[in-house]
Amino acid sequence: MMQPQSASEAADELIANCEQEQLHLSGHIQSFGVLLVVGSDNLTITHVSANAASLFGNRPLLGEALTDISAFPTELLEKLDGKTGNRENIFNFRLDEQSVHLRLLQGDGCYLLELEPTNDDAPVWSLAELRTMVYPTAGQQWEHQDYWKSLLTAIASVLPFHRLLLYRFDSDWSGEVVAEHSQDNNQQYLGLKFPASDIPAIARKLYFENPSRLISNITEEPVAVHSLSDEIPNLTWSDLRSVSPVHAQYLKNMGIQTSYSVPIILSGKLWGIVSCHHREPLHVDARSRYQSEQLVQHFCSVYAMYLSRKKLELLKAIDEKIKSLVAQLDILEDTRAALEAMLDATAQVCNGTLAAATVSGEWLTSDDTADISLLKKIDKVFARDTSDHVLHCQNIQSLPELADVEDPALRGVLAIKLDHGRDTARLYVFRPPEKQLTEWAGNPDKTQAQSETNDTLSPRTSFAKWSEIKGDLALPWSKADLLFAKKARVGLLRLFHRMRKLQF
Ligand code: BLA
Repeated sequence: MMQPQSASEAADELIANCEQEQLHLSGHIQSFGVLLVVGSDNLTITHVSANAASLFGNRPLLGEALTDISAFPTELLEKLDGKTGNRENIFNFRLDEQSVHLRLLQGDGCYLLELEPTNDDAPVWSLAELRTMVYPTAGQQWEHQDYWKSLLTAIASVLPFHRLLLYRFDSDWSGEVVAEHSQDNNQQYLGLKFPASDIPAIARKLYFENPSRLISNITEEPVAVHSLSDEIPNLTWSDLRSVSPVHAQYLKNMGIQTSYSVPIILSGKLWGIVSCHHREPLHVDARSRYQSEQLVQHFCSVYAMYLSRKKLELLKAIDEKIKSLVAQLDILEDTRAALEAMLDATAQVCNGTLAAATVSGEWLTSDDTADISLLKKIDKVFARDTSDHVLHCQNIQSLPELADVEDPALRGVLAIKLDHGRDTARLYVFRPPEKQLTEWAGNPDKTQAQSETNDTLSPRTSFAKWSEIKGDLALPWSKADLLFAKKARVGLLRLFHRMRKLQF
């Protein structure tokens, strides 16, 4: 799709470098648990975290067989079905005299075993009860905000974080805080935007491997993982994986020591995250994490249902509009009159200020004073783009061949392309530029500015509201605009089919 480039090339390069960090090969874990890695074929322990003595005393472990550890239920490993990434939790597992939360993970040719001490003070809550908090009771009408807020309220009732945020990704992976719950009722981030580089693709990808990410205490030293053969273990599926130093700095700059995030995955896509902050170190017990993951997953299915209902309503409304429009056009005698009526309707529904159409070289516009030679120049560029039947862009000047189009009436473009046998027609709706305010959590350019000194991307140091006003873009074309354009295209094609030939 035709989109303006958002960041400078130099910054893109630095972000690309940042994407190279091998998070899964850090060779270290966080100190809130113990890690053992065993080969899947012979169950020999190949890796052990340096803090293992806290649970296993001074036995060597490395090179031993897991079966030698008495009381270890190796048959549980079969539950993983040999499928990479599968996991099993065994809460309050008795390891000799101690009670631990045990997590079994199927790695690549190995098993990862993560053991965390249990916390007797961890809250015990009923998941069934919490689940009822994330959907409306009979007779209530909830909108997006109601769903978002209630999810945060439900999590806040069981996890004592000082701040909980619902962060929604945009199509370019920047994001916005769409709901906020804070213990002191001080909403610091609500409505603010964050650049895509704050959660790079490498970190986003891991949300599909791990159901949540706990960064328990950024001031604690990471614990090394010792290996039998110098091979660095693949910690992709590990919940204990150590923290990226650049992200630890980010959290420090934000004034928080503990961060906990749970992905919101809808229809297989990362829609957003629940992000929880605490100023002081706050350990979240493995069982509480599991339950909050379950709650968020439940929310995902409830919210996905709401979204599909909303989409159906929108489709129905658009269908009705198109149906009545096509019925009106049907009674018109000639293609020109039908097209003229369609132009007006599309411009009106999509909030365009100027509409134009070209049919086999001839032009029709909603404004007689429109510069046809300029429209032809624009048409040449869109006619060549075969990526879709409906194309859109917020700033025509971001397209290299149209960078010199100064006419403000033609800043945003929605193009509907009709191909009908050998005849072609294209319909355009234009919007002028409009002042648009984006409120960022800190100046996003500062993230890059610091990089000029040492060529690495560093997190910005201030997250205070920073307003950016852009005056050169048209308002973005909404999903409803694009759906209408797609449906209008189908309606027009049918009409043309009935009239047999595209001609005036
Ligand atoms: C990871 N960045 C993350 C994570 C979040 C954010 C939620 C996942 C880990 C976690 O839960 O803490 C960002 N947190 C946010 C945002 C909000 C929030 C946007 O609460 C908004 C409300 N970060 C940078 C730069 C780089 C970077 C410049 O600012 C790259 C050079 C990297 N972010 C980065 C990395 C990770 C990360 C590498 C993975 C950290 C890890 O898992 O160890």
